[in-house]
Amino acid sequence: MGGENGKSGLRLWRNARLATMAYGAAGLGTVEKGAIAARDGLIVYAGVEAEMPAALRQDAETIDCEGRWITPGLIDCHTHLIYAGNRANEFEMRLAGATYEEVARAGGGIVSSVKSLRAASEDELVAQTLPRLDALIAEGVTTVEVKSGYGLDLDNEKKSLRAARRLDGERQVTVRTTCLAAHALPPEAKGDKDAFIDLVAGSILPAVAAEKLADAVDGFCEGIAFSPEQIARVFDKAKALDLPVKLHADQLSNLHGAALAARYGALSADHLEYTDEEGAAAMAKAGTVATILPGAFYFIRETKKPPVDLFRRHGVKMAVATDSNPGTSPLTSLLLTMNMAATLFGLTVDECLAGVTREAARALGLLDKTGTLEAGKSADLAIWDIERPAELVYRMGFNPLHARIWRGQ
Ligand code: DI6
Ligand code: FE
Repeated sequence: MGGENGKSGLRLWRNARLATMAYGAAGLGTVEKGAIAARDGLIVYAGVEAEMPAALRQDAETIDCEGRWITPGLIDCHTHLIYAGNRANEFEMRLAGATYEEVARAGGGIVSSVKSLRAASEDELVAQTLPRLDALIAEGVTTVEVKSGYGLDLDNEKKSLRAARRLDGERQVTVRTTCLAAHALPPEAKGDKDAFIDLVAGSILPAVAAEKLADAVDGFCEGIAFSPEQIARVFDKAKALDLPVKLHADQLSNLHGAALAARYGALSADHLEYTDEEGAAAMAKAGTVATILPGAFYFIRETKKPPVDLFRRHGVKMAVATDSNPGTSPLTSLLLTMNMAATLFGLTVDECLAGVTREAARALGLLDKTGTLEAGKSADLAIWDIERPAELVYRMGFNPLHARIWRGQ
């Protein structure tokens, strides 16, 4: 499907079935006998082929999709893709009956990833991350969010974000970076969480903002991490630096993280297993997206499910993401993630597909640029060898991607 653009600079994908995912359209915004035209990396037409302006046919490089389905390129809006080594040893210990505390005492947990990340160079981080990124890309991912959070000091948070920023130079993909310095307490903080939050707000965030290393700021609001008051201090600084916020909220207990995120107008609140109705209502009012992360739920054998019905009832938009990380979600398949969201949490096929396209774009503040097949958006497409979109959610461990287009190429 390669080749140069036509003389007009136009590329045309015809004889396709489209799941446009356009907001307000019924279901998937399906168009039978559809076509997409793109110029300069942007969609100029997406709709019924027979209704396409004739001018768009002239000199276009035309690709016959032979009836295949086209969806927006997939978006993984929550990953911790940058890390060094892995924690398969902890997985084995847990399978042998060790508790999380025993694993932590043996030097495991987030702190072990902090140690390996600090020992790795920026080049090594990029090299170790690329196979994970390639796995996502192979399934049609065209945009990915990447968090720091295993550095936990100024130099290593910056190193992580610089490595994340380099990924889009290595691959044809859009990368959004998030500073998650408030992820865990590093060993040198010796238990003083408030002093560490001083460091995050007083020096790490301002430096990261000055060097434009992050597109957003995240935190982990949890008993084992930081309190709502501590997260609020991080968010106050983020707001002062003009950076949007998002939050790991209510994953293991209900600290009212969802409501806190909403109060700050967060792009998203993520995990949300323990979120209550007040939290859901606050998110709806603020337009904060609920990012559902079934990989972590599955991997740590959580039993409390996120309140999907509350989100529906209050009109909270739901995104679906891998949470790819070495400790609780060593997952690099957004297709499998959709299956988990459907099977474990009861999301519908339409909700799953919207969750990895339109709503994931919304969760990144990119809805005006990508996430649906509409004129004016980036020509980020995934072309699939399937008979119906439900197959993308139904299969486990099978990749029907036929072609992936990023910014028209
Ligand atoms: N929630 C999680 O599940 C991960 N981070 C977070 O905030 C855990 C990350 C790890 O164990 O490495
Ligand atoms: Fe996470």
